[in-house]
Amino acid sequence: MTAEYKVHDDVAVITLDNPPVNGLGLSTRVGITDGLSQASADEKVVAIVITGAGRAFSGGADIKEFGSPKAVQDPNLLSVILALEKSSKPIVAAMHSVAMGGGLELAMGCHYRVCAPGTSIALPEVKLGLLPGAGGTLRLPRLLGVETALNMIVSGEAVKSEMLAQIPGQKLFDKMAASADTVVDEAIEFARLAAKGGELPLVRDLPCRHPQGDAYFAFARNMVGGMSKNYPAPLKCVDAVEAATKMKFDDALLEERKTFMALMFTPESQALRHLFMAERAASRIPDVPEDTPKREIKSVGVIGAGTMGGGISMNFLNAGIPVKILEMKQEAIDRGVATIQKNYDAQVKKGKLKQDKLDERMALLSTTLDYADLKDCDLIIEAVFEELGVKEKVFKQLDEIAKPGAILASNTSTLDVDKIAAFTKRPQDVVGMHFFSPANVMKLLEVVRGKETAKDVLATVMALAKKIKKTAVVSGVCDGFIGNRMIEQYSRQAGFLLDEGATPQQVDKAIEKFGFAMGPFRMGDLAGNDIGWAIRKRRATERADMKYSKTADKLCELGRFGQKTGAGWYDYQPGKRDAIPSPVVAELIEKHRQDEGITPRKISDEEIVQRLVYALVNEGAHILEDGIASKSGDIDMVYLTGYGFPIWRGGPMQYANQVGLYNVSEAMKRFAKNPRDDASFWQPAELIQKLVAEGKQFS
Ligand code: T1G
Repeated sequence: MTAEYKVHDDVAVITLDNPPVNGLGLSTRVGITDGLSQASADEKVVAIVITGAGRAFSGGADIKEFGSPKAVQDPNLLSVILALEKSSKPIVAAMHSVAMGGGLELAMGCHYRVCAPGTSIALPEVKLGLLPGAGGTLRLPRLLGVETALNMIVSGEAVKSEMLAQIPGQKLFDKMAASADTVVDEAIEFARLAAKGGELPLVRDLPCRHPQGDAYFAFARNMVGGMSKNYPAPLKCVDAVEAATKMKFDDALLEERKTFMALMFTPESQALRHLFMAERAASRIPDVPEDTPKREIKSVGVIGAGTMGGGISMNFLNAGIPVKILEMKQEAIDRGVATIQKNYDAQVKKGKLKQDKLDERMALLSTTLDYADLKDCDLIIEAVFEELGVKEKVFKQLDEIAKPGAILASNTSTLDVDKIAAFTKRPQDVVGMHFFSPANVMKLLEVVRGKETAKDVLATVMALAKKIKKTAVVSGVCDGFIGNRMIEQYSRQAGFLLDEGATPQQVDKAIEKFGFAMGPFRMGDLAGNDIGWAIRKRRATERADMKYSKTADKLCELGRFGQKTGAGWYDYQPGKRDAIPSPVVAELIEKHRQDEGITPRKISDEEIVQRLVYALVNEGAHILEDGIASKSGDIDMVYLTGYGFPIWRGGPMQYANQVGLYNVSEAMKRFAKNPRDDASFWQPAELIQKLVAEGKQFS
């Protein structure tokens, strides 16, 4: 069992001990009820304390158990809490560090709560597409008031215990302990005194009312509904708290449980739970042990003060790591530093950054025109022009000046990191760190592992990514790594759809309705259509077999690179970013169809979405087959954090699981029959065929 039972004189202490955060898995729940049985049977025991070992009181239900029979096997959390309430001996929760979700619900089922300052208090279930499922929507309002409780439940955000302790009339904490170190002893003392007292207080017996109930909940529903259109859980939270104020406790508790179980099976909750686990799993590299020693990164060199170099630098400055930027010309440095300053000034103006913090960060920034000045840097990242010859010059220079053990990283988005590593005599220290523009904003970082990249370099970069608040995903070396390799197929399909009869605005609208932040054509106009043009030109020699619609090249031949040239797939009014359907583009596409002898056909939004999304899925499956990504969750993380894939769908691979790989595979076979399409591409990947045959999913 993962709960320890120990009697301190006349007080029994039950200590949850289920690392890493005392998730209330079956064995922990059994440990609690066994402890309660022992304590109630022991005449010497006058009171009981429940606490958590290590870094948490409890992080809530064991998310790793969700979907398995264990999650609902008795004693389930509801029955554990009922056992607490039925105890004839006072039970005191000794809370510290983290008391979240079911962990907080467990504490609220106790008669009393003693809490250490600095404890993160939350009911974060809504972030998993759920609502508190063990009485949280009934007990928290009774202890903190309806409005405070509803805000916490709908936001899922953590609040520090000392903040909540200041709320007038709050009953969540009966006593604030001096510290996390003394909270158990103080709880034991509190329990001993409580044993001398009279009737034991039950949270369920407290009143739960709102003076303007109907008006308040109508207002809350209106506010929450506006912010949660793709997620059912937040509005269900409002319903549950309203029920707490209007229904008998046990009736409302039953309603809460029914809603909880229903939400558990929604695609949105499955997607959010997948995202929670995938985000944490991404930092684990199968053949790199978690305890691999990491190199210390005390200073960073960045080569290139352009958009990427400046954005990359800001990530490290934000984390308090000194950065030295190298450029070839002083005016390039001045321009780059001015852009960084402007970005920070904008954050100060919006109230997102304090002036003193800005000054601190800028003080960590230095610049140079001389490679020798980077000789003490622990990590040097180049963000120079995306051309192998330029990278070669840079890495040969770095090889000369960088200190032994310095990590040499390339921000390349498509070039071969093994070739780049081979420009040096230290390929084991070379790695790809592919940031996404704007680099100081986008969470995704593709860490590209060369065949010689040392394991401690990987471990160092993954830990550093966490420090600079990036979601790092390890990719092997291939053209486009994970994200751009997949977006290539997505873009090809977008072009074929134009050939066959769709318009740019129809394609964009269909995929934006599916949930993408921006469709492929609006995205092209934003990023610059010339980027794809250059890649297609490079690929024309390397991969002549890869066919594309010619519309994109024809568009670029007109100089219509997008917003930066005032026209792309769409027209733009000067100084505005609104994408206006373009008669010029409509004519270009029409003419192209005539040249190709294509009779346009009506294409459904469903076909558009399937061809775009399943293109990602099929290429993602090939990426898994090639070992470029180690797990499908990594591919989902790339698309959720770097390409605007809708969060509530969990990423392309998770979405394919929800549609059913059989259905996805059958659709691919249909697309393969389309003479305008690429039949060879639409052969379902071996991995998909295997999973379909075995009735399995992407794991
Ligand atoms: N269950 C199982 N494992 C958990 C967990 C949980 N609840 N919370 C965290 N972990 C693991 C996580 O996967 C990682 O493991 C390690 O702990 C460190 O996590 C009925 C049903 C607690 C604030 O939503 O917010 O209760 O991947 O990297 O930054 O109403 O984890 O390394 O092997 O995030 O210090 C509600 C979710 C559940 C809390 C710690 N509870 N967790 O943050 O570490 S639903 C939550 C967090 C529920 C009831 C319902 C954070 C944290 P690994 P970490 P951290």
